[in-house]
Amino acid sequence: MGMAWPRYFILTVFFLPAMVQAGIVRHYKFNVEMTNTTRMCSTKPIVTVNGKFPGPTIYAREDDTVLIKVVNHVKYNVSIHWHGIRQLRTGWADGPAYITQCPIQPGQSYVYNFTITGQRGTLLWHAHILWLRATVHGALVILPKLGVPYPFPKPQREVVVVLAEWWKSDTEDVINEATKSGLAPNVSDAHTINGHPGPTSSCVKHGGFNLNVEGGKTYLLRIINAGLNEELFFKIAGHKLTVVEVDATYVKPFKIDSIVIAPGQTTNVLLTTDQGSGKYMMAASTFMDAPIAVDNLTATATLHYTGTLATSPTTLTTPPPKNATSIANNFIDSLKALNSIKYPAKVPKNTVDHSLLFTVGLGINPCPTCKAGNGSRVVASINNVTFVMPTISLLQAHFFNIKGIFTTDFPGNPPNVFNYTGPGPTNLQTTNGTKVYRLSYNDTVQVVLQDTGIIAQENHPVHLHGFNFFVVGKGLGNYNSSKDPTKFNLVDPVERNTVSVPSGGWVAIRFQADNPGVWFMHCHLEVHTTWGLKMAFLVDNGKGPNESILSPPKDLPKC
Ligand SMILES: *[C@@H]1O[C@H](CO)[C@@H](O)[C@H](O)[C@H]1NC(C)=O
Ligand SMILES: *[C@@H]1O[C@H](CO)[C@@H](O)[C@H](O)[C@H]1NC(C)=O
Ligand SMILES: *[C@@H]1O[C@H](CO)[C@@H](O)[C@H](O)[C@H]1NC(C)=O
Ligand SMILES: *[C@@H]1O[C@H](CO)[C@@H](O)[C@H](O)[C@H]1NC(C)=O
Ligand SMILES: *[C@@H]1O[C@H](CO)[C@@H](O)[C@H](O)[C@H]1NC(C)=O
Ligand SMILES: *[C@@H]1O[C@H](CO)[C@@H](O)[C@H](O)[C@H]1NC(C)=O
Ligand SMILES: *[C@@H]1O[C@H](CO)[C@@H](O)[C@H](O)[C@H]1NC(C)=O
Ligand SMILES: *[C@@H]1O[C@H](CO)[C@@H](O)[C@H](O)[C@H]1NC(C)=O
Ligand SMILES: *[C@@H]1O[C@H](CO)[C@@H](O)[C@H](O)[C@H]1NC(C)=O
Ligand SMILES: *[C@@H]1O[C@H](CO)[C@@H](O)[C@H](O)[C@H]1NC(C)=O
Ligand SMILES: *[C@@H]1O[C@H](CO)[C@@H](O)[C@H](O)[C@H]1NC(C)=O
Ligand SMILES: *[C@@H]1O[C@H](CO)[C@@H](O)[C@H](O)[C@H]1NC(C)=O
Ligand SMILES: [Cu+2]
Repeated sequence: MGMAWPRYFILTVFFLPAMVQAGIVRHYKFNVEMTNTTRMCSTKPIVTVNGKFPGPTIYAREDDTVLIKVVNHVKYNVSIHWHGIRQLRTGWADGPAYITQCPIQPGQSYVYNFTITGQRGTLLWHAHILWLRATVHGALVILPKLGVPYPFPKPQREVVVVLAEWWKSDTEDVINEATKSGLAPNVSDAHTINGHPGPTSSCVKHGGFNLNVEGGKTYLLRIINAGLNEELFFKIAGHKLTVVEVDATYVKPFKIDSIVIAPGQTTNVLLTTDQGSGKYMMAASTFMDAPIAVDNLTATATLHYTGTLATSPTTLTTPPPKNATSIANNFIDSLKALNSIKYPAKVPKNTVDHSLLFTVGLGINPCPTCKAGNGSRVVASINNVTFVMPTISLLQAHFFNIKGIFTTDFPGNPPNVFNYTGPGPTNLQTTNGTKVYRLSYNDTVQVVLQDTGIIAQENHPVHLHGFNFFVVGKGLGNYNSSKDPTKFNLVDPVERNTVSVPSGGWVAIRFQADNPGVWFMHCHLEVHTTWGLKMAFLVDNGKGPNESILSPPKDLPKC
């Protein structure tokens, strides 16, 4: 032929990619400051971002770079985690104190700098040090790229719904008191919906959050559990919820009465206002199917159709009982990845390079000063290792090759085999350690998280930083490595960043270690994190050009 390619063809082939809209840079400023606030009819100072509870919502689009300057105006050390953001090669911006950074000390500031790649949906940000997360949290909304629609009907309006817990006392006093005694900390005094408990017996005059809607429309609710210690049911009187996304990954839509949402998880639902008019109660209440003390107050809010008189009665709803495991499972078992051509579920299917079994649960260690605990304290562990926080961050120790901060001998299997979900061994002690599990770049990892019955079986929502994982299997009792994998779903398992290990059972997750760095994995019940239910994966750099950790920013806090 010998003919030159027409100019438009060259343009299309070689220049179109550069013309696709790249992300923009979004700037935020977070002032961490004390703010007086009234919730349960009493005023108390709390730590907030920009004076708000819940804190400000961060909006960005897929491919955007987000720069958040965090300025610490309080007496506590502070760090902030962008929960669920992959942080590809930018572990310095992940946020957990002493894991990826030293804390931002009083009077200091730090600019978190990350680019959102391959993600869209609802996530959250929260403090990742002490118990500051109780009041230092907010929504992180990632819109699809400009011009890219949702894989569901476009909603009339989007509404962020942040669920949380409220203590009348200062939450640092609550955890310090527990650490001193060796016993469990006090449970919260109320739950909140967008910062408000709704009317309670101790504060009847508080009206609660009001969501005004028009009849005959569809709304997208971006629901977040930002609470510290309790999984929650959420429901709305007279309305079904159509679930379309969890943890910023699309799912096959399904309709349900009640969702369950663990701390650190998010759920997007479509709400169709098909009732014409009226006022309807929204309710958030605890899910706990173990004999453990919980806050049993239901937070309430109101769905208010326009044109409905303020004086007209509200249609009430009864939340599921706290031990309603079957209602929780009905929701959890309905979650399947959307797995469409545009959003395929890239489940690691073939060779698993690391097949790990991690027991998660409690233990008891000696504590001579713990008077209330009779010389003992409750602890928690993964594979019997109670994680001890280092004095400088693991990522800094790794990157700058500082020896003596951590060891790489985190056990891939329980050090002792026992009937995990049985009453447990007679010796309830654990081992202390700052141990990581080391992975090569892009290894395929399977982790079976196995609950133990030591002290009590309990549901643990486990969160992995730096990755999404696929939830390929789940069961009750002890995981059986010859029988259970045959039932794994490797086609359309839900993809998330936080998964509940069922009380007295196990859950199997898979991920591709394609993000170099040090990545925290821990129970997202803050009480269990404090007790030591945490560990980290160290992922080595790969050999390719974009497979290494970037250099740390100049303002990275020092210890
Ligand atoms: C909060 O209120 C208390 C008592 O009214 C007052 O002393 C304090 O200065 C206030 N703090 C802030 C941060 O506004
Ligand atoms: C943010 O990080 C990118 C590298 O990922 C760098 O090019 C950019 O200069 C950084 N921005 C700021 C304001 O530090
Ligand atoms: C925890 O609860 C106990 C019993 O109600 C109470 O005496 C104590 O003051 C509470 N602690 C805090 C820090 O609120
Ligand atoms: C809720 O908890 C409180 C305090 O633990 C207890 O006194 C009360 O009986 C509980 N209420 C219900 C309905 O279980
Ligand atoms: C839940 O608790 C209630 C009240 O304590 C009890 O009657 C019921 O049997 C429990 N249900 C389940 C499924 O354990
Ligand atoms: C401590 O010992 C006393 C006296 O034997 C007992 O009443 C109490 O329940 C014990 N406390 C704990 C937390 O074991
Ligand atoms: C384990 O670590 C904790 C601090 O996290 C410390 O208080 C305790 O004494 C340690 N126990 C042992 C046996 O080293
Ligand atoms: C493990 O303990 C549970 C609860 O006590 C019991 O039902 C089960 O039979 C035990 N399993 C084995 C293999 O001993
Ligand atoms: C955990 O470690 C402690 C201390 O080494 C040991 O005594 C205990 O038997 C171990 N428990 C289990 C379940 O492995
Ligand atoms: C990681 O491994 C998977 C599965 O083996 C492969 O499909 C993928 O291309 C690899 N990614 C990189 C960045 O090497
Ligand atoms: C695991 O399952 C296999 C196949 O069903 C069975 O033969 C074996 O006894 C089970 N192992 C345990 C420890 O229950
Ligand atoms: C804050 O962090 C620094 C660095 O790790 C540490 O030296 C200091 O003791 C911490 N301050 C408080 C109040 O914990
Ligand atoms: Cu837990």
